[in-house]
Amino acid sequence: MSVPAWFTHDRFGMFIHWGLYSLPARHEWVMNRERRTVEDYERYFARFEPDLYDPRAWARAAKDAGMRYVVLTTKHHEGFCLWDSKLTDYTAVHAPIGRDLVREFTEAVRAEGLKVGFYHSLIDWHHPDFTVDGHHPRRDDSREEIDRLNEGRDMARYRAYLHGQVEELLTNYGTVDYLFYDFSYRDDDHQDIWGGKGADDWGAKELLALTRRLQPGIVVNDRLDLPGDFVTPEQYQPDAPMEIDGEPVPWEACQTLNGSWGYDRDNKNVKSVELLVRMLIDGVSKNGNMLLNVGPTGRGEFDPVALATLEGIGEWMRRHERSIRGAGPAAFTAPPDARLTQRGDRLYLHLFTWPFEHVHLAGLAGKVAYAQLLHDASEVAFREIDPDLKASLTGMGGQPPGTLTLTLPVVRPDV
Ligand code: FHN
Repeated sequence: MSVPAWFTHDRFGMFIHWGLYSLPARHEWVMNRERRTVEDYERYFARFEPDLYDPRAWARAAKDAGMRYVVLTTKHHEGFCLWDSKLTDYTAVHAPIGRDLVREFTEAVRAEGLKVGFYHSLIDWHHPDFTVDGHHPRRDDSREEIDRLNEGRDMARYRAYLHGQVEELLTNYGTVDYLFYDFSYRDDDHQDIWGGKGADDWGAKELLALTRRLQPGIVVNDRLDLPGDFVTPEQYQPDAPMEIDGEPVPWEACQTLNGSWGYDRDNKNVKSVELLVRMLIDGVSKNGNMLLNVGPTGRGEFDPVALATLEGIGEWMRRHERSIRGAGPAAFTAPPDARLTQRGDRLYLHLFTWPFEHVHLAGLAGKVAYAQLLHDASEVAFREIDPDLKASLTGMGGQPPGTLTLTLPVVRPDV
């Protein structure tokens, strides 16, 4: 697996889940969880008019938070297309908003100097040829009803639709830097209906070849049920740098603010800025990225809680981005409840339990030239790192959210 240099350099991106599900504002699987019929769910299509959509504001919020790539759902499992697809009328252009939302998104993201990413669902609960299977909103219907619904459905026709829409997206919107396919699965529940061949049914190999032919520099994830360019742990933090068959692999943890990818109005289970900063640091210390999700509202805005969280992360990044962007795992072992990231000959010590922590850095003794407190850039007056940093750091000024980062210019480590 390999990725372009920008991917491992930039480390931090924004995921955006936006679609008709943003109107009921309960979860992006609402069509499925509430077992909605296509006809019933289409009432959201008839009302989709995000009058406050301002993708430039989205891109600025991402950039100010320290993110350098932005990934938008072009189509989620509900089947609604945010771009001007010629293969269906179930698009934003035919909804009351009447605009190509993906085109405006790509223009705004590039205008802010950020990389453009698309998310694209392999699953489509709206398309008439997509099989009613074990994941489908109609899965609880009687066997007779499922069989009736599946009469005439042709997965080969859906595969052509899927590939055709990917061709539209990778042809008509300029350079696309990143693609998050989501997600291939084998359906044992209705093997006879769907064929249950997983990637073969999607034409995954042809789809990946089409992707790389149309966008040669693109970075593609691992959810086509084929090896991709990077691994995608979801809503957890790996406990070590990720490997496949003993080989290190690029990885990106995709994370939500509150457990829901789509805007979930009543969900107050929002992660703190401190926790999100630690997750970002933790990932970089293990050679990983973080793709942090925002679910815009049905009117096209980031809600106030999401904005405040992004601003808090941005405040930390304004002081400490040197320990994240262009940084990676350190050549030293971090003390407990701390993380180390390294960028060139700079070592960054992130104290996760400050000030409840005696930080024993004996392992660094003799390897550090001097220490500078990055938080306020003051010179911390010790030349030799003392094994117990706490003594040196007691009484430091106001603390950043939960972590303290020092720059420890590193004498060539004995490695
Ligand atoms: O089913 C989707 C889900 O809605 C969301 O898009 C996540 C994001 O990684 N992917 C799938 C679940 O793994």
